[in-house]
Amino acid sequence: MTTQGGGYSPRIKAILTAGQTYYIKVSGNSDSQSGSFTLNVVNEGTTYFEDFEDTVFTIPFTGDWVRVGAGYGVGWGFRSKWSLPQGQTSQTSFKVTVPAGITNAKLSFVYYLSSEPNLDNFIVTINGVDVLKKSGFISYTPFETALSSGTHTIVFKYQRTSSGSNSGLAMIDNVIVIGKGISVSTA
Ligand SMILES: [Ca+2]
Ligand SMILES: [Ca+2]
Repeated sequence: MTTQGGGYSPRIKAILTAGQTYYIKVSGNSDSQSGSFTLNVVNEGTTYFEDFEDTVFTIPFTGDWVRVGAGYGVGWGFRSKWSLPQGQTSQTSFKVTVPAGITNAKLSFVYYLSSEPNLDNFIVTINGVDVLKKSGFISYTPFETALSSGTHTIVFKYQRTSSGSNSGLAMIDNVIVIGKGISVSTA
């Protein structure tokens, strides 16, 4: 769920799942107990959403990343290999196919990073091109990128070059792929 604005006109955006029932409760603040709100429900296409809260993955990740429980933020998440030795890369990946003519497909996720600054990197590539490259300590941060039509191999990497502590990690959560007619598959 994301929120925008504030004051007298806050906006809230949430992704809904087909077949679920949602309740909206609106109440005024201070002495004002009346007002109005607008509800827009938009079908942006197929949504694949993985929050790692259970062992069933709607997105078929392959690689050496593992589910990890509380301690890093939003419940369970998905992290790079424990105690990764210097010079090694831990990665997980999947494929997304976006039909021709679809222009609003996108990938989003939140990430957490604790790495040796400027040495150990968290890198996300799409068909081999870096779309995100970070190092250092970053608490849960959202990231979003558009996906053009075609097949995309998405790779999340944690790459270690430092010789120091090997306790660093990259972690992702709330991975969402959305778009009309899209599909996900094993990379
Ligand atoms: Ca799941
Ligand atoms: Ca989670």
